[in-house]
Amino acid sequence: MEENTYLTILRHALLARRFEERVIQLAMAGDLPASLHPGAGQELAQCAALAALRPDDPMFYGHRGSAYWIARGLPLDRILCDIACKEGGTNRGKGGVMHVVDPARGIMGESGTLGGNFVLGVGNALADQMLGRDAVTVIFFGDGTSNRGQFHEAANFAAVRKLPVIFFCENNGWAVSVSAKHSTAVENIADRAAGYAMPGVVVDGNDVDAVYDATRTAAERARAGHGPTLIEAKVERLLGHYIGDPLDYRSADEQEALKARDPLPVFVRHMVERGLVDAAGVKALEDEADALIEAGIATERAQPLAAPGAAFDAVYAA
Ligand SMILES: Cc1ncc(C[n+]2csc(CCOP(=O)(O)OP(=O)(O)O)c2C)c(N)n1
Repeated sequence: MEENTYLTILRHALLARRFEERVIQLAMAGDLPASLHPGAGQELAQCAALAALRPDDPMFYGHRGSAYWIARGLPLDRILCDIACKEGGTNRGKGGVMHVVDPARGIMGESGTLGGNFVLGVGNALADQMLGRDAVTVIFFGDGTSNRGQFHEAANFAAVRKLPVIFFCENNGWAVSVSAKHSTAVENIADRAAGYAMPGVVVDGNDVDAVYDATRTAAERARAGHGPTLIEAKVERLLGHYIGDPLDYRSADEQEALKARDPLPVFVRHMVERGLVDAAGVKALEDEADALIEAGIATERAQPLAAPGAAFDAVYAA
């Protein structure tokens, strides 16, 4: 990976982390709807995967966090307006964070009904294949969502048609308050790839190089017409499922241990040790992030709420 790519990943992951900390603060104070699922702990995997793709490759994002949109350059005020259901949102305040959409940036949306992403993403890849476009569709999802029937239908269809798809699972071991031990028969979600004759790759989601390389390989394979790959990144969900989650299903000791395993400071340390950034450079990135966040909040505050009368405008096309 080029040196610049490490810096890009760090910039995006740091911005996402600080942005979400501020969103949580605002939400807890009652100044913003608490509708975001915090992505803390998973940003590096998300940003490293996206860094290995083209900036406009179609992405069906997962519901956990803001790093997907940030890595694609979506301005923060637009994300905030989507959270706050305001006119300035990408869906004009009509869909909240599950329907952030900006096709020019390859942000194709999510499905509030988890599992919908699989069929939407595979349909998108089918269209690309039929139209002769060399795009690769990436579908992000959690371990819990991989138990939905759509995953299996979509995986089989993508493999049969050799569609240009990357199924990217972020396995954090939880679905809301249910541990994967109680919901999922396989140890590795990637093992399921064997059922659909596609490669299944397990990577440490905190290892930026491993995530980048696996995604790069999968994208090359897909673009060459050889079909889909299932990548599973093992990650940690550092916070609750939602903002305000009492987390009464995880012990205080477990929570503390998780904080100590936060991959972001570890990545920063590795970058400093390798001479890719110094303390002043990290501080500059943090300051830049904070300035962007405050400017985004100011812009969002000035926006009106979505007008109820516009509910049926532009439902099928922007
Ligand atoms: C079909 C459907 N069932 C249930 C929900 C409610 N729900 C939202 S997130 C979530 C947990 C998903 O777990 P996982 O896929 O592992 O992702 P994670 O939240 O851990 O990132 C559930 C059950 C939903 N949105 N859609």
